[in-house]
This record gives sequence, C-alpha cells and structure tokens, in this order.
Amino acid sequence: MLCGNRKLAMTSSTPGKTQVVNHFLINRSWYLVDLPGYGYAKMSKTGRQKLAKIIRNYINLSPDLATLFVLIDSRHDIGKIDMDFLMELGENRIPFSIIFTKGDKSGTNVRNEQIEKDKNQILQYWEELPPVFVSSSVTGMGRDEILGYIESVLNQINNEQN
Ligand SMILES: Nc1nc2c(ncn2[C@@H]2O[C@H](COP(=O)(O)OP(=O)(O)OP(=O)(O)O)[C@@H](O)[C@H]2O)c(=O)[nH]1
Ligand SMILES: [Mg+2]
Repeated sequence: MLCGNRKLAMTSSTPGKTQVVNHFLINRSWYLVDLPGYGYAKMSKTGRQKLAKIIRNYINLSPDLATLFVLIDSRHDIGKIDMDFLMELGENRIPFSIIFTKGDKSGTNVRNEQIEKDKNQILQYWEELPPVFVSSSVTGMGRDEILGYIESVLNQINNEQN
C-alpha cells in the first residue's frame, strides 16, 4: 500500500506467510523492510520461536534501523504478546511507532473506540504514546501520514550525519 505496488510484499489469507526478512530499496535511497510477524498463536511453538529469532536478530543487529513500525489489527485489544514485544523494544531503545491496520474493516466510531482502548492499554506501561497511525491497504487510509513520517525520520537522520 505504501509503495502503490501490490506485487511487492507477499500476503496470504492466514498469518505466517512472511518467513524471511524482505528488503525493498526505495528511490535508490532507503530500505523498507518487511519482517515476519510475532503474534500468530496457531503456529507451532518451534515455528514461532524461529520467527521470533529472525525478528530479534534483525532488530538488534541493524545499526542503520531508522524506525520500526509495529502493526496491530485495529479491531483487537493489545495482547500480552504485543505488550511484551513493545517492552522489549523499549529495553533495547529501538525507536518505534504503531500502525493500527485494517482500518476499513470497522466503522469510524467502533474503530476509534477500540484504538482509544488500545492506547490506554499502552499508557498503563508507558509514560508517553509512540507515534500512532491508522492504515488500510484497501482504502489507502494512513498512507500520506506514514510516508510523511518516514520522510521526517530520514531527514532527521540525514541532518544529524551532515
Ligand atoms: N481489509 C483489509 N485487509 C487487509 C489489510 N491489510 C492486510 N489485509 C489482509 O490480511 C491478510 C493478511 O495480510 P498480510 O499482509 O499477509 O499479513 P502479515 O501480517 O504480513 O502476515 P505474515 O507476514 O504472514 O505474518 C491478507 O488477506 C490481506 O489482504 C487492510 O488494511 N484491510
Ligand atoms: Mg507479511
């Protein structure tokens, strides 16, 4: 959705499709990287551990990581597995923001109420909220905001380096 290219990141109807780290070079300048998900309960324990290791290795061994987007379904509460992951990012000082996905799947009021609930859950453990976005791959909701945010993060990094 971000790149306007359906063929870029592979998707599937059930989670667990993405099993490797996929790098997409954008504008010959920066990488958009698609990681596997961490939260799929129906996968075997060894399967989940394998994905967790891929995610952990990538995040902790990528000094050039500009920022990480944590994708959470906008229809759901924040689960323990999500909260544990956010805590781990905090402990490792990984800059992150949250994208509430599939924003097209519920009406505005229901969606906003659920997202408020999710934010409050996060605020039980964190003093401040990270940047938060709402997206839809169907309607393009959130696209401009997310691309604008990426631009600002990259500009900041470039300014620090010059
Ligand atoms: N309606 C709607 N469907 C979506 C949206 N985003 C993803 N989906 C659908 O949700 C399913 C899973 O999407 P993926 O992108 O494969 O999910 P993922 O989190 O990358 O899953 P893994 O990589 O397998 O862990 C697919 O059928 C997508 O079409 C959205 O914003 N709106
Ligand atoms: Mg995927």
